[in-house]
Order: sequence, then C-alpha cells, then structure tokens
Amino acid sequence: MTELILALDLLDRKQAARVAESCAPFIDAVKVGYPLVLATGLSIVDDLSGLGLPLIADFKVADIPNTNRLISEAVFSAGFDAIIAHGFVGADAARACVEVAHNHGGAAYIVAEMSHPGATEFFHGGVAERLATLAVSCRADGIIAPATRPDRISRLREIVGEKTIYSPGVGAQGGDLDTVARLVDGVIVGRSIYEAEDPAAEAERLSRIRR
Ligand code: FNU
Repeated sequence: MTELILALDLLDRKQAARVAESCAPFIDAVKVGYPLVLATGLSIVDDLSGLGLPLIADFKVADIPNTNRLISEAVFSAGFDAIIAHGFVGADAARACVEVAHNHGGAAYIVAEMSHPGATEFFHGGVAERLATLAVSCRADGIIAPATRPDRISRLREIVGEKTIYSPGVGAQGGDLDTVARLVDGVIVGRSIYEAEDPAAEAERLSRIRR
C-alpha cells in the first residue's frame, strides 16, 4: 500500500502536535520542514515522537560534505528517522548525508525533481535523471519525485528501480492522488490535510483512496 506522509508545515507547536495526533491513525509518517522547525526548534521532535510514526526531516540539505555531515548528525541526534537532501551539490556531499543516516539506522532521500512549475527550469534536460542516478550510486534509500508530473515519476522509476520514491504535490499543487499512488511508494500531502476543516477526516479519506 502506498504510504501517506503528512507534511506538517504549520507554525504553531500546539496546533502542529494536535493535527499530527489526530491524523496519526491514518498516516504512515510525518514530514517536518523548515517552517515548523524554525518556528519551534528541533525540540518539536519531542512533541511528535510519541506518535510512534517515522519522522522525516525535509531540510533539503545542500552544503559541502562536512557541513552536510554536521547538519545530518544534528537531525538524527534530535530523533528524526530520515532526512531529505539535495543531490546537485555532488555525490560527496550527498553521500555525507546518506552515511550519517545509515550510521544512525535511518534513511536518506535525494531530491531528483521538484514539484513546482519553476522546477522545470533546471531539473529538466537530463538533470533529474542524473540526480536519480546519483541517488542510486550514493546508496540513498530513495528519491523525491513530483506528483505534479506522473510521466516524470515513471521515467525516474526506470532509473531507481525498487528504491523508494516519495512524491509531494498531491492536492494543493494539483497532483492527482489516484494516478500518483500507483507509481510511488509514498505520497507527501500537506495543505490538503492540515488546512481541511477536519484534518483527520481528510487524512482518513486520502488513506482510503490510495492504492
Ligand atoms: P503541500 N516538497 C514539495 N515539492 O512540495 N519536499 C518538492 O519538490 C519537494 C518537497 C514539500 O503542497 C513542500 O516543502 F522536494 O501543502 C511541502 O512541505 O501538499 C510538501 O512537500 C508539500 O506540501
């Protein structure tokens, strides 16, 4: 079954914890990014760890190998289970994130192609394919690929094979859950859930229609 990953891009600690807790029975993981961590600090992990769900740090890490290593150590020491990193910085830098993740028994995912309209400016023309290839060679656990472009997911699947593909862009960005769920291992959904009148009901609805 395709995983449903909640993108918890809220700014209020209590609201974030409340939404995550109410959705927990219907989701497979929680993704935390800069909006929530910058608003609350890394200690938000302590508020979410009781859910018993994997916590994914979406920091799209993109620095030199040493700094990537330091960032990744901070992420996993805080209690995250996975990290999302950029690959365009090169294999050495991406590998630093993968190594730290694996040393902590966690996972690392490389962004192959982003979901927003502007992503086509740089990711198309062979770049996304090269990033997916890099993810494989760095032994990353998987890639991020756009729910807004199912044809691109299929192309990137040819490169990464059985590796995990997590896909943001369903709902608010226009991606169709039904189409994408057949192609990927997990869909990442934020606003459609946390901006719904009843986030838990929406999470439950989405969890029922995914394959
Ligand atoms: P929603 N996200 C994304 N596209 O949307 N990590 C990418 O290419 C990517 C991401 C994140 O649109 C985005 O930051 F690599 O409200 C947000 O946290 O459903 C989530 O996925 C999508 O949120």
